[in-house]
Order: sequence, then structure tokens, then C-alpha cells
Amino acid sequence: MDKVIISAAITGGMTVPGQSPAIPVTPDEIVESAVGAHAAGATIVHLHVREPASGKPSSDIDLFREVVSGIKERCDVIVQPTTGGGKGMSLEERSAVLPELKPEMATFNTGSFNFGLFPIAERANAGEDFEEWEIDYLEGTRDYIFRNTFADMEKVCAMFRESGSKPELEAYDVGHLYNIKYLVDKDLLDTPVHIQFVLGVMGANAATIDQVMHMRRTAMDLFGEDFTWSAAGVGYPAEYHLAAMCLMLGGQGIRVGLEDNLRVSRKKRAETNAELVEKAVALAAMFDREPSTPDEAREAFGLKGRAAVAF
Ligand code: KMH
Ligand code: ZN
Repeated sequence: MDKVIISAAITGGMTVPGQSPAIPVTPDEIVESAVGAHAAGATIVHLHVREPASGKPSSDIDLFREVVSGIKERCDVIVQPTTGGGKGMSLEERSAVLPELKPEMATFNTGSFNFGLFPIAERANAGEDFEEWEIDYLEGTRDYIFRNTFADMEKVCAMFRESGSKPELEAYDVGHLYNIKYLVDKDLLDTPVHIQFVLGVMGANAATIDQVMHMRRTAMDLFGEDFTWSAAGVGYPAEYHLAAMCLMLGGQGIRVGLEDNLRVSRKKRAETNAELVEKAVALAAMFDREPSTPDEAREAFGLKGRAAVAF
């Protein structure tokens, strides 16, 4: 069977814990959830950390270190920390995982855009049980630009090179593909590049069939054979719609997980990340594809290996 690289986005800056009791918060919960996602078939775990007491998105490097080492002790999944972080974090804070942990992979955000989570707060006002900081965090995104300027991206490129980490390039809109092209042409990024089409964030491109096709066609025009791609739909059912498209179109990866989507079906909330991965594995099987092992993905991406990380 052909393979597919399944990423599980375990917990992240797009959600607040009040949205679902399934969202892992403490380092132990994040480790447990990542190990469970890998056991269910995930090849890569994409990671953020949260302040254990409050659940607020955090960039604390000690929390990251605790999580990534805890996962590494228990399984050989590819550990992919965020450099996107969450609202209110500086570029230096967000990207410290590169020099500090020297991971095999990390995310790299490829453009600035409005990142609107405030509609979730509006739903919360209609009765959900949110903490005050959660409402403030979500509501604050009405005035939030997720900043990734060219100067920022040039700095981050250098940090990736120095840490020997492979970037997963998060493209939320078509223009971001042209930003990647600029960085490739300047020889700041190595090829082939790996691009994640992250569609469905309010303020960026939509998670529709037409927009996946447009992103893919544009990437093919810009990079020819010199790229691999994966798709991450934000929300339900976008997460699985994009996964199905990616499987059909021969994309190398798909991404699911509680960072971006809380539902396993229209009627059922996910209780674990593993449950979301199980559904992705079942979907992949329908297209005669099975999850790559971490070592298969290491080889496909040319990763430096887990012996070369700094944790
Ligand atoms: N949750 C995605 C929409 C990152 O961590 O670098 C954004 C994301 C970016 O995962
Ligand atoms: Zn993330």
C-alpha cells in the first residue's frame, strides 16, 4: 500500500481549554495524548505547550523540554514543536524551540494575516463555561495580526539552518506560497520544501475544494517537483474533507488533531487525539494508503534523526 504521513496536532494556540475537556493542558497530559496519537497511527506530533495551572498558551522552554523529552522516552514519533506559538508571543519567544531543542522538524509560518478566533467567544457568551482569560484571549483576536514579516521569516530561516531542523511551511493563503518562493530563490530554504496547506482560519483562505486545488496548482507552478505537501483543514468537517482531498490528489501528508478540530463526527466530540487519528487512518485505508512509520518519514524528508536533537 502507498504511505501517508499523518500528523497529529495535539494542542494549540487556536483553542482554549474551556472549549473541550479533551484538550490536553499539562505536560503529562500532552505527552500521554501524543503517545496515544502515535499508537493510533500518527507519524508526526505537532506540539504547543500550555501553562499547566491556567491552560493559557505558553512559550516556556522548560515546558517544551519536559514534553518533548517525555515523548522521546516513550516512542519514536517525530516531534514537531510549533514556532507559531499563540497570541501575544514575540518571534524570539516563539522560535526559541529551534536553538534550545534542535528538533528534527518544526513549523514555519509563511506570512502575516488576521487570525480571528473571536466568533468562538461569541458562542461562549451564549452559555459555555469559559474562564475570563479565555474570553479575553479569543475576543482579543478581533485586533490580532499573526505577524510573520519578511524580516521575521529571514531570521527564522537562519535559525532552521543552524538547528538542522526541517521546516514544515504553514501556508494559510495563496500569497504565502509566493513568500516561500522568495525564500527559496534567496537560498534561505532548502528544497524540496514541505508545505502544509492550513485552510479555514478566519482571516486567511477557506477550506474548500476550490481553494485546495488553487493552492496545489500554484505550488506546482512555483516549485515543480520540488515540494511535498500536506493539508490541514481547520474545524469540522474541514479537517476530514481536506484529508480526503489530499489522499485523493496524492499529497504526502494529512493533519488532524485537537489543535484544529474538536469533533470526530457531526454529532460526536472527540475525547482524545487518538480518536481523530483513528478516523484519519480509516479514511486513508479507503484510498489504499497506510500511515508512514516515523522512520519512513525521516527518510522521505531527509531528517537528521532523533539522536541529533538537543533533548
Ligand atoms: N493551528 C494552526 C491553524 C503553528 O503552530 O506553527 C496553526 C499552527 C501554526 O499550527
Ligand atoms: Zn500549531
